[in-house]
Amino acid sequence: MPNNNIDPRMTETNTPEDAQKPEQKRRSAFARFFSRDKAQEDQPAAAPVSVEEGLDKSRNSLMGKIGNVFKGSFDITDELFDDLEEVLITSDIGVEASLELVERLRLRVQSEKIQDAAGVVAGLKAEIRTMLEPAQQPWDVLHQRPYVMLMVGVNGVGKTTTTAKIAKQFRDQGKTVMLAAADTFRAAAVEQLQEWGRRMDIPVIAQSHGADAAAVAHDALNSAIVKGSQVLIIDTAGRLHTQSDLMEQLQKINRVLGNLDPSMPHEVMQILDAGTGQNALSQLEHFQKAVGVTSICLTKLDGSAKGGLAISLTQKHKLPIRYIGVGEGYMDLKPFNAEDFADALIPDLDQTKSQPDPVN
Ligand SMILES: Nc1nc2c(ncn2[C@@H]2O[C@H](COP(=O)(O)OP(=O)(O)OP(=O)(O)O)[C@@H](O)[C@H]2O)c(=O)[nH]1
Ligand SMILES: [Mg+2]
Repeated sequence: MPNNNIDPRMTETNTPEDAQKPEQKRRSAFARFFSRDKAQEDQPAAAPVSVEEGLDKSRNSLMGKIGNVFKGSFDITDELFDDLEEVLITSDIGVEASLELVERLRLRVQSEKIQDAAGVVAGLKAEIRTMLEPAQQPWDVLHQRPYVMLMVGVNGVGKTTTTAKIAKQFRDQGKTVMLAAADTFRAAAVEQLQEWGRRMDIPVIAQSHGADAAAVAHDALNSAIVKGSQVLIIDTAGRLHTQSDLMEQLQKINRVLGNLDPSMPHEVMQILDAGTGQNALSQLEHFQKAVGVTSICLTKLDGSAKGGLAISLTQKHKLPIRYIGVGEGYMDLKPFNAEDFADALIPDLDQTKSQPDPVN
């Protein structure tokens, strides 16, 4: 297939600027995506990023600020809780969720008679985990055939690569997957998904750039039914809620699928870039109003110090977070687990040290 129309983000880069970058950075998006597969070409296979590694920036930032609060003499006072509240708010946990978290912590500290910094930090971790639990929900995609997922979100958040990552993971688990290229709006988006499909050996239903996105979704669903595919994932164009024509297009896709089977789409997954912080909450509200979002995928946690966003999202919306993205490889998309997330955000404090390191 000719490659001259492909999104430049997916192609090998070899600009003079790139030549300055470390080897890893110069690898193509495809190479980074497949980096966990056996060594390819001249590159060794890379290990997938762990949730803990992915949340390095968030953890370091949060623990540094907590360290500052605990600096000097340590007393459990109202002031300590006020300071902690401020730290949480500035760590993208949001005002309401921070208030709830600190209130929970205060009660725990009282009931468990906690007196040291390590105990307070452990209590905070336990309460974060409890607040995240509503986002960890069982998910059985095999109870419907095809199980239809509509991927939505604003521009550049990671819809297409997340579509490819989920497809690859499902396929590796033995599920039959089909993709639909319903981003007919952005030039080269169709070719981008087709290229992912070709490399992963997963069928992609597509029409030309500018075609009716709902017609693509309709065709894809028919095709998935005929072929007996277990999962159909529909990639859509990035859009802002203010682009009413594009929001109506999403509603039309929903309607067209629902006309064939009222239970479809089974999943409207909104992809949210963690780097956008609290702005992600308003993105979710707008899409929820327009197309009834049923789940979340939180991407690019590795690139930001905004892991706290998962807590405010869950406190406000109680939607399942199906996945978190901690890197570009397909294994860097992880199923969300409340305990792992809380563990990655707040380390166990060294009891002998009793206090985290402050930010200098
Ligand atoms: N580091 C990192 N990069 C990611 C993650 N998820 C996606 N990306 C990168 O984000 C960039 C944009 O991803 P796309 O999947 O093209 O985003 P999109 O939402 O489809 O973009 P549009 O179709 O233009 O709206 C790509 O370079 C991805 O590799 C993640 O979890 N971590
Ligand atoms: Mg895309």
